[in-house]
Amino acid sequence: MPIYDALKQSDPAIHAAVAGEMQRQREGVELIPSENYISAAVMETMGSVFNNKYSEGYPGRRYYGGQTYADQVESLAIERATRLFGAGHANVQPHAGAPANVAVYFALLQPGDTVLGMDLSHGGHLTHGHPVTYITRIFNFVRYKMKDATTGAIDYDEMRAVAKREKPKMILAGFSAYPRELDYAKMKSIAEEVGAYAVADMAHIAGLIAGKAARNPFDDNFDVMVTTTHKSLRGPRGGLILCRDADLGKRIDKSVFPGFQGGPIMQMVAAKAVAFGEALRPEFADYARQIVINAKRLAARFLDGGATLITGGTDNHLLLIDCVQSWGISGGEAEELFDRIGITLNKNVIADDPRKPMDPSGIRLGTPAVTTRGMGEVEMDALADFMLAAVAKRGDAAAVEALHREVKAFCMKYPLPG
Ligand code: DSN
Repeated sequence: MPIYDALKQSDPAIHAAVAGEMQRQREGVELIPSENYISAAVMETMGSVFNNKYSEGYPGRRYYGGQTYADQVESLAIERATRLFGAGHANVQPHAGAPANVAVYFALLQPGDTVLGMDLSHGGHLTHGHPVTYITRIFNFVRYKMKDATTGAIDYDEMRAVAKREKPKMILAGFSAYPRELDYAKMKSIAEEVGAYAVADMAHIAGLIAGKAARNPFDDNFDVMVTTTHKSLRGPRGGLILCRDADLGKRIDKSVFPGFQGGPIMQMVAAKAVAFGEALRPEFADYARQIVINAKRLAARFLDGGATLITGGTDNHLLLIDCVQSWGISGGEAEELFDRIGITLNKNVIADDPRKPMDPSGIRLGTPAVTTRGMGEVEMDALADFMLAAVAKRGDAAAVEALHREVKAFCMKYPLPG
């Protein structure tokens, strides 16, 4: 593990927090499905001298001098990203997923245009048009939902009817809490019927797509894919926009810079290049496949233990448990209980949740981070058993503390990468 000597000398308070976080990550289980552990190479690149460089513009077309090496890393990041996802064009500069989505909206839409996206409580994302986001002041968002939360089935006939009525200019596939595959071919055909762009926000499953453990929306002729780079893709924190068509690519580039962002965060662009290089290696496909195997195994163990899973299981890296139905406790209470035994996950709304987002009915958990740590099916059984035991013994503080010690001992067998 890194030592951070300079930081220790210069700022003991921040050094202590970094050391504490390192210990928390090492001694606990990370089941938040959007989190992961990066490699030492990605970590080193994030802390590199590229932090010191301004590089507004794109390779070969910059507004500042001294770009020899910045151009090299950005060009490599673009080339690797396009190869990884079968894209014609990549923009590797978005600072994060939310600004990447906003840059795509501005590249493809006019103010007042309509976007058809998944409802937040059915698995969609805040940036897909939740009323609390400012982007809803500019574009009009309408929603689709699951027709049946016990299976996760989406009613594509209903989606078509809504699309014909609302005439969206963009149909958004993608989610942050939906455990099933979407039917991209059907969504693309609906988009074509109404003259809309088909855009996939694949932030959660980018690593699965890269490793061919999930369908690639470009195979069904989607126009644009947007993603973060730090979830299942296991790169630095940041965003990425891909498209198939060069003209769209020009519009997206202009929208990212100068339309929406200033200088790229070049150390992160360089680290994205490193992560894309890692994802292009054959072992990354094994990793992606194992993420899904692990999630299915975790789901099966919870189902055996009597838990109610939204959609009844998973096709990807995540599961949603209805804690009220399963155990008679809220998602917030479950998150806190599992925190006490060293297992980190997040409370989450379930479809049309009657409870509030700060203490909803469900929890969301996923397997990208534990799979990076080398855990497989046997370990998934153990994790589910720790959690089910915590639920059963939740009134007994000493038993919960004993479980925490067991979880800690279990974790020490799986070192963090780097
Ligand atoms: N915060 C991310 C997640 O956990 O899914 C999405 O933005």
